[in-house]
Amino acid sequence: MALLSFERKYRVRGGTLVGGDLFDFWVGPFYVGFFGVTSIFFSVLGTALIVYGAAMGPTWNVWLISINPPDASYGLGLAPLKEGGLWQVVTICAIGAFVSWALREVEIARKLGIGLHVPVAFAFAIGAYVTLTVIRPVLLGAWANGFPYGIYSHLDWVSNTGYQYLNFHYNPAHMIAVSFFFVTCFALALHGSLVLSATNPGRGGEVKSPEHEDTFFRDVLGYSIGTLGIHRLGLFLALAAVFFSAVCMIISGPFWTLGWPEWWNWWLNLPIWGSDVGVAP
Ligand code: 07D
Ligand code: 07D
Repeated sequence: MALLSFERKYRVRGGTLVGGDLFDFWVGPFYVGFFGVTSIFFSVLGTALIVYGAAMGPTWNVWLISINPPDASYGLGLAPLKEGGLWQVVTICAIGAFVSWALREVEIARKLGIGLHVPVAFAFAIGAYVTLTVIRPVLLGAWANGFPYGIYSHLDWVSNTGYQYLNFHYNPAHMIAVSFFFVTCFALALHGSLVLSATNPGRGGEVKSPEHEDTFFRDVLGYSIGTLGIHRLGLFLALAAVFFSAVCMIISGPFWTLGWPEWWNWWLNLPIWGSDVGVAP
């Protein structure tokens, strides 16, 4: 079926969350919808404000441009534009754009009658961003704790924030998140290579079925999770990685203010050691 003919088949009216038929149309291949309009609005405004912030100096070097959050003295109040207020408006625009994009995905999924897995997955990424720029700063009492919007400056923030806790690798939720990121790559590598091995046999070769794929893993490991299962597993692993990332940051500061290595003292305080081992309770 030619691309445009199947597009015609699936371009159905309805499924919108707000606005009824108002923005229920396509521009070329793109669905517009109410949330398409708000996505464009927030992203154009946010980008324009970043360019405005860059124009205020001190540099046009794209690696070094940075829109910084306000000083801690502003607490959770509004700051003047040039002193972090710009960061506050850009943050509102970013959240507006990300949430609009997710809701546009919801509308498209509803039109197609498919599940909401994609917007739910994106919501986890938005959740991580909101954790870093809103929830954690609010819990800590100052917008100053948000990360700056700049390519290198946000790396400096990650490093500085990490070293505030001496060795961030000792954060148990960071450990779980990192492990989930690693296993997500592992699972995708296995899945991608397995599918290619069966369906891309080379010129003249016969394309094999999912049964070959299942049999490969049953022969290797005694078990195959199956064609649908691998996608459930993949989605779970990826979302768990982002979820535990958000957890590792929520607990850093609001719930644990010492170095993360010290958190592990509970291990030495377990009642299974003799009195000459460990630290006093
Ligand atoms: C491949 C999907 C495509 C997305 C891309 C990103 C922009 C920003 C901004 C010109 C995987 C598009 C980039 C729109 C342009 C200006 C001013 C996703 C893919 C190609 N980071 N981060 C990067 C963001 C945070 C960290 C690169 C965004 C947290 C580390 C890019 C956010 C922490 C490293 C970037 C965000 C953190 C990076 C590549 C938001 C913890 C790197 C990103 C909105 C999560 C790497 C120079 C990538 C790098 C990198 C964007 C947040 C840590 C500029 C939009 C505060 C340690 N980050 N980041 O491929 O090379 O993502 O940095 O939260 O080493 Mg970051
Ligand atoms: C926040 C991005 C959201 C993106 C959105 C979409 C656009 C549009 C347009 C492309 C969460 C944006 C879209 C702008 C683009 C177009 C067209 C994703 C977000 C909404 N760490 N660490 C993590 C590792 C160390 C520290 C997470 C590893 C050090 C801090 C992950 C190592 C110290 C923070 C992770 C390591 C340290 C983290 C990041 C190794 C520094 C965080 C993934 C091997 C000295 C951050 C919630 C993530 C976090 C985070 C991995 C080392 C500090 C688990 C592998 C020891 C301060 N680290 N880390 O969260 O948890 O993505 O954020 O050493 O804040 Mg770490």
